[in-house]
Amino acid sequence: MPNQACVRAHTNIALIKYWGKRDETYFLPMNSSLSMTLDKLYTDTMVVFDEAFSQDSFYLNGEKQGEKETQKISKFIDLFREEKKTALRARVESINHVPTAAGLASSASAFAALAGAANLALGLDLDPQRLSTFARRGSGSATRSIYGGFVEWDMGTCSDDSFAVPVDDANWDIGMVIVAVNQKAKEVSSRIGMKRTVETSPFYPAWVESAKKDILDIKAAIATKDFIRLGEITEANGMKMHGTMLGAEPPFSYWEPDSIVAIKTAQALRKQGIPCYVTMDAGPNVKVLCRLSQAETIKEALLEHFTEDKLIITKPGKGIRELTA
Ligand code: 2P0
Repeated sequence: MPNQACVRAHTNIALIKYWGKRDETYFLPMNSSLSMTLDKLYTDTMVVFDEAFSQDSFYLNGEKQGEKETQKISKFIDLFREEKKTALRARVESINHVPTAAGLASSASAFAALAGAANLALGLDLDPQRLSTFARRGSGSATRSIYGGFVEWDMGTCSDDSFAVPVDDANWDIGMVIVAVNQKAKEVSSRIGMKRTVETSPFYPAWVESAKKDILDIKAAIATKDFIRLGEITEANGMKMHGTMLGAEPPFSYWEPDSIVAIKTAQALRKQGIPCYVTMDAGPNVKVLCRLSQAETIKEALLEHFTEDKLIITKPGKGIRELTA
């Protein structure tokens, strides 16, 4: 039995957002979501199980992590230990490959890579769909990082069928320009933000209804490779999600002044005939969905307002895979 494995998982950006849980223990979402896996941003994680270890340990970018971070990882690995019926402790070493200053810490690639490595290291042989239900228990968005291209996280009816489904390899002139916007105030964590929104925002039920339609529409756009429609639905869905937060009590927003600068730049490009569409997550960064062949032109326009190190061009990425020495 192999007792160690190293797996790479890429992060993903939701085009139809996950915002709110119907079950906080099992990370079951209120609505299905759909994302694009990104080529440039990923996590490599090595997991070793060994009888010689008396406790789990966790190293991130070469630094030993404290008790709180390690406990989070331990709790997640417990899911795999239960499945394998083993008490073996693990050493986890993760390297986050995120371009400098991107400000895009990602639990999606982290938990997908850890899930993939734990699965292989324990010889569990979980198929990707089942594996995605495990990744989900670490972080909702990690469910989708198991696969590459466009991926749906089907909300399902219970823990066993709330999993990721590959939709399309996105290999049709699709790109994304990430605008890393400086953050001034400390953000509300996505976990707390979504909970507050579900519990207090009067806009929330409308969001859930609207997201149901958006996911059907975006899948139709993907099926016909209709980029304009894909972009329109993406931008509108993200705006609706951010709208729910303005209705929460107390209200909150992740937007910074520079987020608006990036949005206006994308809108101006659109008026000039370059199709590009924005989406934002639980932070001030703006992601511009575009034709990969036009990404450099879009970057040029953004360079009028942002420095080079804040702009990252990426294309769709692959699903998780084992790294062999
Ligand atoms: C998404 N976000 O679909 C949405 C859009 C942020 C905005 O998934 O509580 O870290 O670990 O399940 O996955 C960020 O939330 O939250 C997120 P948990 P997660 O990508």
